[in-house]
Amino acid sequence: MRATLRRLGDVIPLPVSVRPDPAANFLVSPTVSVSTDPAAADIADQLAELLRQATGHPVPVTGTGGSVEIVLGGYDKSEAYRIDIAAGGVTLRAGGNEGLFAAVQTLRQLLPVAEADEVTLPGGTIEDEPRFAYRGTMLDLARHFFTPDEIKSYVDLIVQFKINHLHLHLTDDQGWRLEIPGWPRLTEVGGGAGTGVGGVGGGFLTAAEYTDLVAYAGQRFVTIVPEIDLPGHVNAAQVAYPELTCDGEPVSPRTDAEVGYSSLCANRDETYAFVEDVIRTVAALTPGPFLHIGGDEAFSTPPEDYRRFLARVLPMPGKYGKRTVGWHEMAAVDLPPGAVAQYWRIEPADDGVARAADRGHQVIMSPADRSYLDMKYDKDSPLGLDWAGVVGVQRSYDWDPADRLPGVGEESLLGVEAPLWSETLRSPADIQFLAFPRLCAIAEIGWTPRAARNWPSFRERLATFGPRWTAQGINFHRSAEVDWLD
Ligand code: IFG
Repeated sequence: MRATLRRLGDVIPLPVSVRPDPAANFLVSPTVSVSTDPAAADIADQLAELLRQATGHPVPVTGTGGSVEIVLGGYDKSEAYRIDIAAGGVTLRAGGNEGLFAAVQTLRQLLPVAEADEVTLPGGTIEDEPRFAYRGTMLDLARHFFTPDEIKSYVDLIVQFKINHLHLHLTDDQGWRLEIPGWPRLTEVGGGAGTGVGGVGGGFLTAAEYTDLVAYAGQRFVTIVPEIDLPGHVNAAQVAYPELTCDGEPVSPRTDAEVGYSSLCANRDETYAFVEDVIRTVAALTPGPFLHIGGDEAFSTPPEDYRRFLARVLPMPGKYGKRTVGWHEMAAVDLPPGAVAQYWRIEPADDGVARAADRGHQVIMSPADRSYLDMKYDKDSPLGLDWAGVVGVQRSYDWDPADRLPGVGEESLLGVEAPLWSETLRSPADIQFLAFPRLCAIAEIGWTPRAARNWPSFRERLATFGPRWTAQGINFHRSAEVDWLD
């Protein structure tokens, strides 16, 4: 079956510059080969494998003279790249492997996802680089645990759209999902069977599994951002260790979806010994620069205690070589150098975040009414919540993070992130349903120049991914807002 020729611009996120040259299409012949600078051998292998899957040809990787050439050099921005497609051959250029990886994600979107006869790449030149350095998604493992393989499968999907940070929500009221040496009951009890919403979705990551997951993501240029949610959202820890409550009385496990009822005790030293043990452990296991300490919905922490707790805890990630990240409520207090506030609410303004930005802190923009993937698409969605309203595909696309909060402009933005909370998730298929296609919208907001973005263009390009996702077995939502191709 002859593959339909993709248009050079049918790429998500939309590249900075797309210059088609229809006279320069490249027919992927049976003798196609990939040549590479030895320092980019891994990227060359990945590209050769994608070409084999698309064509069935052997696609050897050689040192020089391939019809597909991978060239290192000429670019200083880490994710910038250039692709030249001509009748005589294809060239991918970038300053390093991260940029080449981005180029491969673009090129794979121009190839068929299933083996086809007579595969042709559309002629022309693409030059590209991202708007924001931080383009993330979050997976809530606490409300419903997902296995390392299931998380890796999500990584494999998000990289196709140049998402480069995966925030893992590791702890909450229902469950504790990362083993902490010295505090075994956190996972023995907090990670046991049935410790998820609805009494299902238990489990946890061993330190070895977390280390392996971080490495897997890193090989794909995805930085893992671990979150230990404090001082609220701690019921699972307190079930495991009653000494973490203020009165030392045991608390009951919770598998409902309420929030805001638990709090660590800000005026007990045991609290800070526990928190520091956890932060030290997580920092040692995490090569990435960020450690997220939560800070959200501390409704059961008296304001004065919340401030006292943050004053002692916010500097802890820095003590272990990490930049503190936290939900934006933490901006009620002065933040340590390098701390990043993640805005998640739906209000038109936030004084704390504006003050933090004014003091030079960066912000990750995750407004729930635009970027929360666990919001229903519409009132009929079988999965998801609607406390921030329903969020259709166009609503997830038609906004800009630089306009979202007064006092938080382009220069204060580290980037964007699409959190996926798991209260209503039960399987990887559920992740895919809520994440696709709206994660693609957030990915384009994070990557594509603002002036180049528009909904008609995005929805037209998105429509071409329907057949690809169907062929890949991705359980995406066939939103009526998009004229999906068959
Ligand atoms: N808010 C809570 C989450 C989760 C979410 C579901 C944040 C930062 C509602 N906190 O979002 O724990 O329950 O949409």
